[in-house]
Amino acid sequence: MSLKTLKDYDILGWRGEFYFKVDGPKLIKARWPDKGTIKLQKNQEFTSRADMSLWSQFKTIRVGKPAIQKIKVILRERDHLKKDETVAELELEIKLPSKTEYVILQDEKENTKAKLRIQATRTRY
Ligand SMILES: [Ca+2]
Repeated sequence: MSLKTLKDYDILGWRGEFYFKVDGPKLIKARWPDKGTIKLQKNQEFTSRADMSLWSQFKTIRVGKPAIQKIKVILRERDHLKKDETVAELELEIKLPSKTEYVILQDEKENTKAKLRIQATRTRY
């Protein structure tokens, strides 16, 4: 995952404070990072380490049977003075298994953009 913003989200040049929410199946919700925010000033970019995941899930599927996992990814910006703002959200329908792909999550004005890597390959162990 990488996240870049072209906008100052707070007055007086304070940094934007971003975090992700993921709505998974059966009301399971995740937040990333678990605590804290990704602080970005205008034109800054954050790239996560490869071992950081917004969402992880194991799902057993029958060979030859198509399976889809729906999740919703939401990018929010925190504000101390008002309710956290939803910057962008995206509903994903991930085919299992599938090749690794990238999707873009961005706001309507394209000021803030997250590039998400979706890995839904088979797991053997
Ligand atoms: Ca803020």
